[in-house]
Amino acid sequence: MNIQETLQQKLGKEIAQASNEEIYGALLSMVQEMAGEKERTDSKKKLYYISAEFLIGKLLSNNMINLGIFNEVKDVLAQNGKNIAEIEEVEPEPSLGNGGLGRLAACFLDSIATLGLAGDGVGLNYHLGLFKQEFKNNLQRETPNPWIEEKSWLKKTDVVYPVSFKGLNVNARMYDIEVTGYNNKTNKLHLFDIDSVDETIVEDGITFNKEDIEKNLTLFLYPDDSDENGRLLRIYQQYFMVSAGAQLILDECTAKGCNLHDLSDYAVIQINDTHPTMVIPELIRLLVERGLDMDEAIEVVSKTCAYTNHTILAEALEKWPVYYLKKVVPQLMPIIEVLDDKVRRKFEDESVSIIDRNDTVHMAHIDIHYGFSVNGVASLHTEILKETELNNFYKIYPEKFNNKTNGITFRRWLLHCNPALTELLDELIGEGYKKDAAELEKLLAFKDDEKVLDRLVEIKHANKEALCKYLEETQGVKVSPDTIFDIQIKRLHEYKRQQLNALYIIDKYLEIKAGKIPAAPVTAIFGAKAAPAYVIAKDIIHLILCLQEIINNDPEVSPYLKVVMVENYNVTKAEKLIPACDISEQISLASKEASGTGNMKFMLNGAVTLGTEDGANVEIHELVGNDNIFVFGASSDEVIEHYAKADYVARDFYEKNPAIKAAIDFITSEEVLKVGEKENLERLQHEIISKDWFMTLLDFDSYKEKKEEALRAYADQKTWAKKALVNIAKAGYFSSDRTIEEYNRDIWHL
Ligand code: NTF
Repeated sequence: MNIQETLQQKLGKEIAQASNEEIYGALLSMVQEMAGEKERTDSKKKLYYISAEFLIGKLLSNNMINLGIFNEVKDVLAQNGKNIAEIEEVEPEPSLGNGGLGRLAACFLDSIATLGLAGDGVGLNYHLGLFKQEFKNNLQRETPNPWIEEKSWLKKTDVVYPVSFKGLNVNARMYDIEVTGYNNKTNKLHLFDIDSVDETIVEDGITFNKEDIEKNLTLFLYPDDSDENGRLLRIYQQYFMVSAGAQLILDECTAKGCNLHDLSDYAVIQINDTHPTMVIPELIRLLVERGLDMDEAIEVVSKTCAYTNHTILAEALEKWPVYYLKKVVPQLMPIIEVLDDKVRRKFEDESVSIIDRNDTVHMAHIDIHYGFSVNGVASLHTEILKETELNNFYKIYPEKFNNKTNGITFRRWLLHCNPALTELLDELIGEGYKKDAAELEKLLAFKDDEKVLDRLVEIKHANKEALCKYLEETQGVKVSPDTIFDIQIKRLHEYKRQQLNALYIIDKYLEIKAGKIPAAPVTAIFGAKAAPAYVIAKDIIHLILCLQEIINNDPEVSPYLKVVMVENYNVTKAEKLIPACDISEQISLASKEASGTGNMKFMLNGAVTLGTEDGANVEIHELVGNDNIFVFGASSDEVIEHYAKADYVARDFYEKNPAIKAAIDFITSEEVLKVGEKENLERLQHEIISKDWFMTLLDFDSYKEKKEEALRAYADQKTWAKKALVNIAKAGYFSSDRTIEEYNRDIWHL
């Protein structure tokens, strides 16, 4: 049966007569069946990628691309008067992640399947996701983000594992999502859930009874941890995930003939940051239960587990008080004590112990001592881990440390989100780059081809037009595709320095008001969610929304400058924003952004980076060369030195630099107070002047200078298009297929 017939049979009517919702449902079930019939990857040894987040994005089109039927379906629909883009809109986006960490996990699953490797994901099925962001009175408001519908990609299985907490026994049920590889076999994403979860306990916004574990366990990703019950709930979630995951792993391995002594011949577990760290003591516990002695169990598990570090920010490195663990998972404490004891016997250095003097368990320390590999996610990040943050561990285990620079799947971040560019590439360099991303370099042959450069400009302009239409339809904001699109989209965090961008915008606004008209009009676009309990992050969103209201409504300024804060930024919105970007803002304080992956997506879609020498920006810089990137700011060495000497004083910059002073003073000016909240604005202003932990003011001048340089360079469209072309051509290195090949070569050995 061909696609047209299959669809009509599922619909029970002509395609032309069906609604978009009906067609979406029919396609979903057709694709599910096709994916289910595909061969599963199979090998003696399998990878388990355990992660609190899998930010998978919508799946319909992605699966159709990977199954090789996207174009045919699109054409069949078009012949019947239907538009694939409208059908895509019907699908809700799964809300199973927060930012780059979760999106990386999703890109990895795609590449693992595409390379034909046996590797499944293990995580949790959060019913209400992270949260949905709404703007009201220029403030962020959080509401639940339900995404599971009657018909969905989740398949309920009969696999159920018992999980025990102190005084509470529950069952973990496994749900599966098919992971299709591009023209290859399939893997699975296993998401565990509790049958008794109850969405109706959520009241006002996203508050709920944090103690009712049976009802709240899988409601939200990263429930508010500003109080003790919230922190305990996170431990409940983490243990639920790893205990069920560990039981699944042992079951699958024994079914393949593993005798548990040889577990590491059958399984390798990649621990995605510290949220799944308890899998180590839990596996040890289960192995002892199944007859291994403790020492051997520890050895077996250490040969099976590998750890990826995604941050050097101290507050993001998880630590749990012993007393919390005793309250939730007392069965793990004797094991963690043995692990700590072994470390103390071997190493005098107290900084590497697992349980510290304050009776706090350092999760990353468990991973490093009892895993066989520790990797950072970009070369600068790995160097900082080795030389600074984890230096004490590096001295003990130099052989464990390795770098795996992050990557992105080109199926979603080029083929799907930018079909026009994909078509141009197919025409110019053939389709080989879709399987071997390094072939993108062939594009360099067209660097001086005026026609090709013109086509790049046309494609970018069309993508910008499409974005303008979308922004107007969804948020009622009017912007012009003939302005420069300057985009910063990522989690809201002080180290990412959205506030630096905001201060620049204020500075520009003040200049225009004073009669200094910019050469080229700019649209500054933001997208970011702030963690519900992160006060200053929410204040920064508030400031940006106030600026949007003031600037866009000022007839003197808005012809030259507009501000757009995209509501509820997510994967789907990123897919529309990235292909339309001219300038990619990657302005974290050097040393603080482990890698960044948005930077790679922008580059691949022909945006030029304005960034610090941080994370993977460093590698982007090396690849494209000085002419094709705008780099500014203090280096990571300088920054690390400032922290070591504690000699950075924000107030000095405020007092000595009139432009900085004017921009900061503006935050609490009458104009802003008219549209904003005094308390929030004053708090933010005070934070920047008296603390500025991420040294915004240190880089203000060099940021402004570089940005102006970039904006001037844009005026010469040919030269700019050449920069875009070089960025696209050099992006091949950032394919997650390359990253996964390296993980497999150095760590997994599948
Ligand atoms: C994030 N880490 C880093 O902040 C990003 O730079 C990086 O690109 C991604 O991981 C993926 O590696 C985290 O979200 C966390 F949780 F570690 F803080």
